[in-house]
Amino acid sequence: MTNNHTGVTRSAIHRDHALICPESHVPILFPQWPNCETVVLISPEMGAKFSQMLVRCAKDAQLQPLKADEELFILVQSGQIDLICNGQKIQVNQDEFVFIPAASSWQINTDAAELLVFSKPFVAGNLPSPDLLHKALSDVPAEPFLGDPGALLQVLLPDDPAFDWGINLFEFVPGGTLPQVECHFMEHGLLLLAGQGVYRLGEHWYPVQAGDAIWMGPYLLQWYAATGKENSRYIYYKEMNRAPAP
Ligand code: UGY
Ligand code: MN
Repeated sequence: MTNNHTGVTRSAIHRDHALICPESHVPILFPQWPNCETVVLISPEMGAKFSQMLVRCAKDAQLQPLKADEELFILVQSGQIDLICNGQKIQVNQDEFVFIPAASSWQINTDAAELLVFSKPFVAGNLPSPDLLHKALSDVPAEPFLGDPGALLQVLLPDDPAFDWGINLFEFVPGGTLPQVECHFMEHGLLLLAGQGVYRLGEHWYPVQAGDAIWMGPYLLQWYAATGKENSRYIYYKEMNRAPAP
């Protein structure tokens, strides 16, 4: 937490969207996650149907399921973790990610790591839950988004209808933009990993930079333009492969 005695922040919380900047982070300790400081960036309390967290793990840190029926996506931003999931042991290094299916029995041990975690209840849609997945970001090809080489998209989870969510990584050159002002029923949770830009959220235009998190609720008008001198990158969650709520 950074000291700031001005009462000023770029963070903004609205009914249908939120911008959460590092100066507003307040860590919490969960009993199930000893030696971990967690910042819950996005959660159902905000109006979202998923959670997005930053977890800073110190020596002898351990993580276990917080809720019974949740699937998780974990990106190791620094350090490394040892995951045991349904009896399978995996070491996950920096810039690698895992998908942990709902209803798994799992535990993570580490002595130093920073994690980005997305979690939510699995929506089956009559399909079985996908299997555990472990990959490096560099394993996933980057493709021009709608043919634009200034906006490269990595689709991190397989193109498989069993997945009820997608986690993607965008990289924009300075001046690159989303090709349209989007409006869709699917929510997003986003973390800016590098660079800076301007995010349109509804009728607000926010200057954003690496470290900022954004929640976009259903039907929020959204658009992004990368500014500055370096490429900007963001990772984001979206609902996939399921019809709107009945
Ligand atoms: O997948 C998406 O909906 C993505 N293009 N939205 C976004 O980056 N705000
Ligand atoms: Mn979108």
